[in-house]
Amino acid sequence: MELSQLLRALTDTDAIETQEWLDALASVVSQSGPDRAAFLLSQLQAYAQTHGLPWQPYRNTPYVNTISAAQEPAYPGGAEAQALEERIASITRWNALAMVVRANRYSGDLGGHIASFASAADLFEVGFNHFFRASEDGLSGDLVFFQPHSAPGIYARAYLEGRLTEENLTYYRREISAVRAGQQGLSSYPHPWLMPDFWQFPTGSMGLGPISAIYQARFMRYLEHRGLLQTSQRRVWGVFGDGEMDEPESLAALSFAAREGLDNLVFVINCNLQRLDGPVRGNGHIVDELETLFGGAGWNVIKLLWGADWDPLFATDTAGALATALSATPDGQLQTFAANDGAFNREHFFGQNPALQLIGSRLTDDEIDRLRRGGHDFRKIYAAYHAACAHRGRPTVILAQTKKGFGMGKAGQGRMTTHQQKKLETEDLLAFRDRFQLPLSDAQVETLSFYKPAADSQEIQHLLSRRRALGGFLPQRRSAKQNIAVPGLPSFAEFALEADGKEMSTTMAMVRMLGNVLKDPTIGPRVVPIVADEARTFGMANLFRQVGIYSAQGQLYEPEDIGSILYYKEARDGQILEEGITEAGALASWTAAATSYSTHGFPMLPVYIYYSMFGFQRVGDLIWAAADQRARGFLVGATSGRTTLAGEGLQHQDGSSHLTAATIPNCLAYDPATAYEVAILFEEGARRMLESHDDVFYYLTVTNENTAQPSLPEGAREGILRGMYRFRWAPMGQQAQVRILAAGPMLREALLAADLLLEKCAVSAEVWSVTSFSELARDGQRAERRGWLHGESVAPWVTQQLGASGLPIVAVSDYVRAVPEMIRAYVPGPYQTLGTDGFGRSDTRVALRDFFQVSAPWIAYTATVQTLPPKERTAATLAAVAEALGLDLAQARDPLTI
Ligand SMILES: Cc1ncc(C[n+]2csc(CCOP(=O)(O)OP(=O)(O)O)c2C)c(N)n1
Repeated sequence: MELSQLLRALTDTDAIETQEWLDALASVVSQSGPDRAAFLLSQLQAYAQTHGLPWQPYRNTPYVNTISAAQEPAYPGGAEAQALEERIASITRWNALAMVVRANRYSGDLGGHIASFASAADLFEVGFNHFFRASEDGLSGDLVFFQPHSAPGIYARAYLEGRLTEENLTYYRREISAVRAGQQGLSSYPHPWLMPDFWQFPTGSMGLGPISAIYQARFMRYLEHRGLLQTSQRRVWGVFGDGEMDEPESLAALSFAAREGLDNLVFVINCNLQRLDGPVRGNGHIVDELETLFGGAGWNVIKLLWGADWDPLFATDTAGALATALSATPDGQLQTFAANDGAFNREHFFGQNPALQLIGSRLTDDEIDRLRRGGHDFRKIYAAYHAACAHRGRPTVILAQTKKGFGMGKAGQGRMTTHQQKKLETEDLLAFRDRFQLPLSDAQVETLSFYKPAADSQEIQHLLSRRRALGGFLPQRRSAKQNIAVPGLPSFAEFALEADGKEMSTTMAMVRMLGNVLKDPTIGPRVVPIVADEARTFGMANLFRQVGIYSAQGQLYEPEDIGSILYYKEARDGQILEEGITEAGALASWTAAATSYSTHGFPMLPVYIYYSMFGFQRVGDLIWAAADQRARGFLVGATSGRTTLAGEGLQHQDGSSHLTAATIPNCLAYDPATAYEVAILFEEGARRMLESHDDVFYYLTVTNENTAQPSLPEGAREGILRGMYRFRWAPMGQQAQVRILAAGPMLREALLAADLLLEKCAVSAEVWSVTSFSELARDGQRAERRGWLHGESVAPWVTQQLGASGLPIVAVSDYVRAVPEMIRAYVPGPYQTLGTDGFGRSDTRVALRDFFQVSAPWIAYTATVQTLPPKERTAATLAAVAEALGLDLAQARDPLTI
């Protein structure tokens, strides 16, 4: 029973008076209309609140449809078109099922999902026929986020549309074998990396689709408000699972979407009440929970729970027995009802009380069996989508109740195990054919033949004409080759190229370059600076005023610091995306901008600057999805390095992001040491992404350590880009005895170490700046493979640079040792790595570097030891070396000790 009714039954001390109030309200509705009734109710609520009545409105409405039958618009094309579209959905269901079962017959390891699309098919079909707008160029249609494991259904529809062939379907989940057979296979889930002409958004990792969809919708507004692109006619649709709503990312940005007034956004949540293991909320109602969450966050909520065949039942049920019983039936029970036949439902649902028995008695068992849930009723789905599109000022969520495995009969519908069902017995397949009236012979069913009506059939003609009317096919991904000229280095980085010893941190250099690039008339407007409430930390406050902070509402208040030249300026055409404390949101925003070249045919250059620890570690999966999506942009991990960011301790000091970055094939990760290295990397990155249209993105770590910046040495450019170059030769007239490779902030320590080596240990050292261990390692692996596979002998860049001298080498990074270890195989000589493994500590930079044994004296110590023949490395000699360098070996801790 719904709570309010329950309370009424328990506490109604004057039923006659209650009825009078209800009658009065009913009369206002009929005489003056619903708006007047709503006004009176809000007046009552205000009165109650201002007079201290201990009452709060319930967030949940009864478990019935939000849109009444009387409010439904006519179905376009009438009953005939509706019937035709239902047939198309049936055919798509079959082909999707056949694709999965075939893959599984080919190999038991393969398969896919049947039950999810079976429940979502109608929701998609109505969208495809009437709402999902596309465009001829593929660049200005709606953006649709497809539930990942419904992919077979989307392929099946593309097959009917003539966009995919029977061979494609046959090679579903066999992408590698397909290529060998001269075919194109189909990826398990939506992956733009694998099917770059088809899928736009990778949604396979639950929760990332919803948050990405929200930020895509906001980014469309941003483009419009900045006067860059007309997007107001376009929508973002997201079809997601009810189980998926468990993910924190799914819900994380709901209030943001409402706050931004994103009425260009529609979520369709397929509430089939089941997830993988079992019910989503067996003992409650997921619909109620989501209604509260979305409604509370400010969304327009449409409940689409029951099909048209329930309308007459509700209409005759004046006492509300049906709505009461449905509200009181937990989802786990609704699932059991879905899994059982009409007779069972008559006994266990309608049999609950005499009022329900009476309603049930007007239906045959077969009719009870066929009572539809809202998400399987085309007309009601149409009404919900239509209302969502008409709604202004807020995003809409449609909570569509369906049956998981709809139509799979005993083999799957509503079954606990249905999510992973991918084998079906012949008997079940035949039942499926009969259920959906597919014109297939028994033999065709047994062999899982795909079914496609003739090109001139009504079905194909209809679906093609509908897609034509809506602008073309969908999903489809395009990639416009619009060139955005990147300005020459000196125009934005003169100060870095000719630094001449000026003190500055690489973060400052990066921000200054960004400020300059923003002024460039061509590239400037395309740059999207993104921060997650850390702009001041990185010295970016001057950009607030320079380009403004984007706000759809402009600035409705006078900022406290209005008198300052750097005041906090919010503007409708502001350029900075200040996302607040949400790295997930900022990353989703970055991805929207980084894929604008494809989703909108309008290249942008996002630069998201954040605490490096809160990137790959915190939102690594979003970055992986962005990589899949072929994102182009800069991620800038600021205040990076486990010992360089001082005082912040274990959760802030990053020693690992470069390790993760190295695992993403299209992410080029650099740990630059100097301002000019940052400049060269930025320019090269911008060129590759904006001029060469390479599907890569850059990860640059920058630090907050102020150091004297050298000017760009001649001939260093190639080494900077490839990963290493010689920064300092051995002292005049001396042969190097050891080489030190240092990355990022460790370059300065290495240079100091080289001085110490000479002074205290009489060892001459050469120092190399390593801008990217991961790029060096990739280069090494490529060279190795060319050797194995083609007998080519190509020396990796590391080997080429270090030559065959066999000198000992010490490599040092402010990241874990696994980072410099990446290149061990290509280093020609004894190789000792130093890094910052273990948990961080809060202390000064000097103390931290000593603790992790990466300070100049420790580098010098390690280098000296490397120069000693192994048999001379006795405890006494080591102690003597340490003493010469002012180190106490007895005090040295192993940071890995736990
Ligand atoms: C982050 C993540 N965790 C787990 C999974 C595995 N997984 C795929 S589908 C699924 C259940 C989805 O349930 P629901 O969202 O209700 O969709 P339905 O299939 O019922 O429509 C799970 C757990 C995943 N894909 N991503």
